[in-house]
Amino acid sequence: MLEAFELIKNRIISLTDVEPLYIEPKLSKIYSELSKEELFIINEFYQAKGFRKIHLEVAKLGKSLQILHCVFFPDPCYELPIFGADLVVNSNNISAAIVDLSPVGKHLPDSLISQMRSLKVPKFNDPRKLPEWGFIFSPFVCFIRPVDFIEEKLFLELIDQYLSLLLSLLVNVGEDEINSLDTTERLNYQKRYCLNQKRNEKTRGILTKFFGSSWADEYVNKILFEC
Ligand code: BLA
Repeated sequence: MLEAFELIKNRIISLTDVEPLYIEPKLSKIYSELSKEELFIINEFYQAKGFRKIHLEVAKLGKSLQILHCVFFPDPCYELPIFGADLVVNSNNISAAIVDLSPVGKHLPDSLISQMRSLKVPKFNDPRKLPEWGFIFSPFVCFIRPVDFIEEKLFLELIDQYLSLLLSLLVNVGEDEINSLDTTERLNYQKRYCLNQKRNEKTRGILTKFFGSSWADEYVNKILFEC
């Protein structure tokens, strides 16, 4: 978990013109005490060239659950996919590991598809089935339960490969006008991504269990998948 955090953080701080985005202190570090269980969420937000919002979050919810959540929301003026990763650790085992570069159009751009095809994606032993709202992800989404330490390492390397590819796109990407059709379409796909992510009942369920349903709703809408 810490390793994944460091890896992503290093990629973030390597970005051009990166700066932290302001976030209310009450939402950046969240602690709560519920029947003396350990409970905290730490949020970091950044902006950089090509990205309107980068969100990196680590959470410990109770004795056994740890979560790493990260989304790079592109600036819609640029033709860049949405990077998303989620690691859910339950009693020291990763139960869900997902990473993707998700399209902000009907498909990923052809050039990106060929680059993704040439990545070295390991064959994981326990692939998981995407939920119904998972159509927002690309054909290259990797959703697995790592079966051992080796697969955990391989998954972290995959996260890094996806990030490395994403950042390499920045070198040649052009910038469209804010009111161009392409920009508007990409923003609409980001909205669609967020709307469908909000259908993840597992995220909402866990947050509700620890913080109550109105807090969970506000958190999902304003922090996780605001658009
Ligand atoms: C699944 N997400 C889950 C699960 C939990 C959370 C408890 C179930 C784990 C399992 O089935 O083994 C909880 N995830 C959280 C919480 C936060 C979080 C509380 O990020 C934040 C506070 N989810 C994302 C992103 C992606 C994502 C960015 O936030 C993908 C890029 C995917 N999480 C995702 C998917 C599932 C999941 C696809 C499986 C859902 C299912 O099987 O129904």
